[in-house]
Amino acid sequence: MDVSSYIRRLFRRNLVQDLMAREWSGIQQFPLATQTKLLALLGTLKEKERDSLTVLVMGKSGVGKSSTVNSILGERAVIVSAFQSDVPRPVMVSRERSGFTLNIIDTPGIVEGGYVNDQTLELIKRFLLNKTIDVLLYVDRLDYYRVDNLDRQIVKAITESFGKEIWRKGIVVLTHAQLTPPDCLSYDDFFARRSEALVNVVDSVARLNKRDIQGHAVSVVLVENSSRCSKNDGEEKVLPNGTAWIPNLVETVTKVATNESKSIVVDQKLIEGPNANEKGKVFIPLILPFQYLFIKQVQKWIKDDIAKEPKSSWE
Ligand SMILES: Nc1nc2c(ncn2[C@@H]2O[C@H](COP(=O)(O)OP(=O)(O)OP(=O)(O)O)[C@@H](O)[C@H]2O)c(=O)[nH]1
Ligand SMILES: [Mg+2]
Repeated sequence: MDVSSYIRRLFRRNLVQDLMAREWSGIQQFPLATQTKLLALLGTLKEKERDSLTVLVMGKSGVGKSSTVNSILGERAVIVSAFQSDVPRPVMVSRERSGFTLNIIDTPGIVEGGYVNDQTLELIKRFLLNKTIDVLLYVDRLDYYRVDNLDRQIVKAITESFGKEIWRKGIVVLTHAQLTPPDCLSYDDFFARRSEALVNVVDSVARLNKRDIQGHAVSVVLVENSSRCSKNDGEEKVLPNGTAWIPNLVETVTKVATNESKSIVVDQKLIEGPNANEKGKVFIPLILPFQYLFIKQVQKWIKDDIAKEPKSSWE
């Protein structure tokens, strides 16, 4: 491989980040069982010739996006705050382990005062320019019971920004998953209903039809970031249904990253959307004959009027 194509490859796959990536030492903080599973997943990725992954994390404010990033990495890599973040801008954290680089992009919440904040969205889009997204984690909370118009607005904003294909690389992540469901519902029933409601929003707003989904409907994964999360005998953090959620989340990320859909390359064209100048061009072939016929008709009316006018005495 010559130098120029190597540099192009570096940029294309975000491998430039490899040069700056720190050792993923947080992995050693996990209990042995989790470490073993995570290293096996990294092995699977390497077998599939993937030596880096870029995961984009998006969602409403305060739902646990940054906490989830920290939980995956096993360290306090990004700021977590119960209150609004001071510096609302995207951050990319890169960690390297045995020749594999994990890039996670944490973003500020895109909802403010009940609306999608277009400025924040623009900031995120600009930050993502020339990056390739292998997986989108769309974060919300399990303990919010209803979906409303705001959920639709956010899904719409993400879809309009990155194209509906982003959802083929999407995982809905529900935080605050250590809960007792209301109305005597079982944990699994409550989870099923909450996820179905959100997946339906994605399907309808992003207009995913059966062909789009092709056997991989958007996955929903549960997360409990709290230090009070229950643990199993192997000291792994587990959900009320017994799932060790960190390896489960990373396994789903691995599956989605390596599914048959292409990763999303964020280029200028994608960010700007369909060029305003281009938008009307398809109608030009239709407009021109109309214009011609209209002018002809006006000319005919003028001629008729002139013909009808009484002739002046001097003509
Ligand atoms: N109990 C519980 N608390 C959580 C969980 N995830 C996050 N939190 C808490 O929720 C608050 C907000 O968490 P963040 O991770 O900063 O949320 P965020 O989505 O990054 O917030 P913004 O960046 O401001 O949009 C913090 O007080 C976290 O400790 C969770 O799974 N369970
Ligand atoms: Mg945050």
